[in-house]
Amino acid sequence: MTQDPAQRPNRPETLRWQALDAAHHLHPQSDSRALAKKGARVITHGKGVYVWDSEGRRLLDGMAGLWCVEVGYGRMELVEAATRAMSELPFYNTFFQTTHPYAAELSARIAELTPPGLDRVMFHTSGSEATDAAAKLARYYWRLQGQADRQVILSRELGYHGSTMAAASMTGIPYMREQFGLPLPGFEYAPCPYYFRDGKGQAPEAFGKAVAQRLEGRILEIGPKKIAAFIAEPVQGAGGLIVPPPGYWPAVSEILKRHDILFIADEVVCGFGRTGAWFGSQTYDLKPDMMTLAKGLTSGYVPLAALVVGPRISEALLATDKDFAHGMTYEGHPVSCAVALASIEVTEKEGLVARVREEIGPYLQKRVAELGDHPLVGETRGVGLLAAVELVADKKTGERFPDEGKTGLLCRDFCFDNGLIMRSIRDTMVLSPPLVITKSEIDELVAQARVCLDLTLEAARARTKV
Ligand code: PXG
Repeated sequence: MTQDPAQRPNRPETLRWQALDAAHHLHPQSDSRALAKKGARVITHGKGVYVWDSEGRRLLDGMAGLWCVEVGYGRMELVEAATRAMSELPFYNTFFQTTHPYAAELSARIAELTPPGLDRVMFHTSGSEATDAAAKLARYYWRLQGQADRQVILSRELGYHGSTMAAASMTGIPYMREQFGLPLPGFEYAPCPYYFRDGKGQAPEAFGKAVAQRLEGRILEIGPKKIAAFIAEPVQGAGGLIVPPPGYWPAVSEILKRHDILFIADEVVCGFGRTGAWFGSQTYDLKPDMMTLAKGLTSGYVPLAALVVGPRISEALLATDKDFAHGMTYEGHPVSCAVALASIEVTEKEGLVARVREEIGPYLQKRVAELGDHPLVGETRGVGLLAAVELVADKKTGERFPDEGKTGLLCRDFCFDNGLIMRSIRDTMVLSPPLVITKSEIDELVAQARVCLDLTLEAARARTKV
């Protein structure tokens, strides 16, 4: 793995892996039949902000794996932590009044990093399990308060909270629910503050407040005393990188408080430095009752998620002598906890969070904003090391292409072909690179992105005959 991968194109192995994959692997969120015909891209290894495919091609990973490889690929500190834990205690459970040093140390470490009061941690293996557990805990909390009618989990259009039955029910993307007869009963939605799509002609702050008022409208329609919790990402990620306009979060916070609705901040993407603070809740001055963490918690090296709860919830749990009837085998897995501790240590030692806030985040935003002059670009936006570029058919009016999503896919494929990984969400191109990215790597990323925008424009013109 340490030799120069460019020297190792491996056509026969690529074909073999593609054939095995085509025959046996069902991919997430993919048309596996179409993918099998085409042959999956085989990623074999990574270093820093780059990954390599089995043909020896280097790709600048502008998505940090899937919004998660914060400390970059190939960090031996994390590998060594995993190796140590794996040899000392490859597994032990945390049920039946048992713990182990890794879970104990990590829960204390998380409690130190999260905002005051968010001091107790429940572990899971994926973000979906953490949001699912948050919904269960919200319902249980209200039962303990004698308000069992508070069952509804309110989330937002284009919010992404995962893929389990409950997490998909919270997810405000209809495509994620339609195949399964979801949402489950008791899941409701409110509008999201998508300024580029809905805010034309309004000042951003007025728009932010207006969307918050529409949230209150939904609360009143459903009945505040029926709502257990509101779940939201500080910045919406997989729904299209929707950055909240000023005025939105202060107004929402006030509304939730007035109606006594629990607030779950889904920090699966925003957590661990991405927005320039340890958590998006700190960037936007939110006061959540619960926080869900995953992805950046271990920099994606091993699966781990956490649900962190504030005093309101933990006091209620501690005041009852009943068990919380919830738990999964791999909660607080020792190897995952050891890797999380190592990832947090690297993040601290290298000052990565302050670096995002003060140096590399503003640099990415400045460089991405320069793409705003491209004829295909309707808007650029972002915060910290999250950035988005909206592709439009008409730059002046912001009108989209009629076959939404096609131009984004074209652009994504040009990016792959030109050595850059950028995620397309409909026709929004999204970036979420590792926190360790350097200025010169950002320069390279933006230069490649511009080339790919040119290629996309040409192809889009040919396709739509503009
Ligand atoms: N909450 C948020 C905010 C997420 O982004 C989850 C929960 C669920 O986490 P798990 O670990 O169960 O996947 C996520 C996950 C994409 C993409 O296409 C995004 C996610 C997952 C898969 C694909 O951008 N986010």
